[in-house]
Amino acid sequence: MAEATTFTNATQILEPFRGIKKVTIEEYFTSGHRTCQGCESALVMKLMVKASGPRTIVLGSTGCMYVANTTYYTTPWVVPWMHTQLGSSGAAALGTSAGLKALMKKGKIKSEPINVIAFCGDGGGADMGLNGISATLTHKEYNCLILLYDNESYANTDIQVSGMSPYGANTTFSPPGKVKRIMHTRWKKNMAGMMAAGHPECRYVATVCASYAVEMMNKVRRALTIGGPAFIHSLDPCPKGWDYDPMLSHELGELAIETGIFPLYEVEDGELRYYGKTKAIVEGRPRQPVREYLLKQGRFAHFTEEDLAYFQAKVDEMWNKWEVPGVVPFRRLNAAKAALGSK
Ligand SMILES: Cc1ncc(C[n+]2csc(CCOP(=O)(O)OP(=O)(O)O)c2C)c(N)n1
Ligand code: SF4
Ligand SMILES: [Mg+2]
Repeated sequence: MAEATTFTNATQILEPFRGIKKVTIEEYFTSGHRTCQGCESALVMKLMVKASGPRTIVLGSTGCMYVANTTYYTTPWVVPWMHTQLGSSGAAALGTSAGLKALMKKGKIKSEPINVIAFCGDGGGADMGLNGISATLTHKEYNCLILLYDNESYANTDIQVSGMSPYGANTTFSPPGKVKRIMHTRWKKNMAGMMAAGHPECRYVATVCASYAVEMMNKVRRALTIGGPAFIHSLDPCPKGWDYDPMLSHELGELAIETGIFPLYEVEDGELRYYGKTKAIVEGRPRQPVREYLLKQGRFAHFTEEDLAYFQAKVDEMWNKWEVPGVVPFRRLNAAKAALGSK
């Protein structure tokens, strides 16, 4: 029997890429996938594993990034990859990390830092697998990253509404009708804010968008370096589900940030840092109106002026009324109101 080695549970030190020219040329997610033209989630997979490098195991829950990436006998993954059940990205991340640790401790495999990344869609992560992700983020002794790629619907099964679909979107579960125009009336979950606020021992939570590729890769590298479980939420334009020309994916990602709909930030050891255009907005740069972003997408084609105004008002609220703009929604009551128990 192999002699036990000292397993340090070490993470790799992945320094940030200082600019696009410093990004490594090797690819670990290559050709051989069958995602739609313009699919940002495929780009997210490619950048995610480019950032993590070859010593990485990727686990993926059911959804487009499973099905379209592992069509019978083909796969774009160059690193070891495993499918996991739709709601179980949290368990897959934790279990793999724990398994590696045990094997290293018993001397069955070489003791070395191996990155563990589990990805999930918004349906699999923010709805069905929320409990498992939450549990994983409490286990600080295991190094792993959960990356939620959010295309704002259950896309793989034909664009059903999820807890992350935006207000009013036309999905197969919420088609606008003649009698009722807005069928999906809920505001989207605040996933990264929820993970950051609710998991005091999770050291790293961030939001990303592949329109800002270097920043996105550097957040993945930070998440894998810091130690313990980490969580990243990526907003991914989806030409099929959002119903737009595939050439607009990059632009829609940018507009999501410039309108303030999707803020870019990270929370590291309890400290919040805004990024890029989000930072500029926090510092006073005017936000773009939501109109152009919404009307470029067929899923909002039924929106009237009233719907656009409602959407804008909700985004304004995020920036003007939230306790921490774009991140933490609670509002403190002023002392007089609180004393009266008034709302
Ligand atoms: C437990 C379970 N329920 C339902 C399904 C069917 N199903 C497969 S993929 C999918 C959509 C997943 O949506 P999401 O996680 O957002 O990923 P996307 O398809 O959007 O990439 C569903 C409902 C399943 N595979 N397992
Ligand atoms: S439906 Fe959307 S997420 Fe799925 S492969 Fe197509 S573009 Fe990508
Ligand atoms: Mg989805």
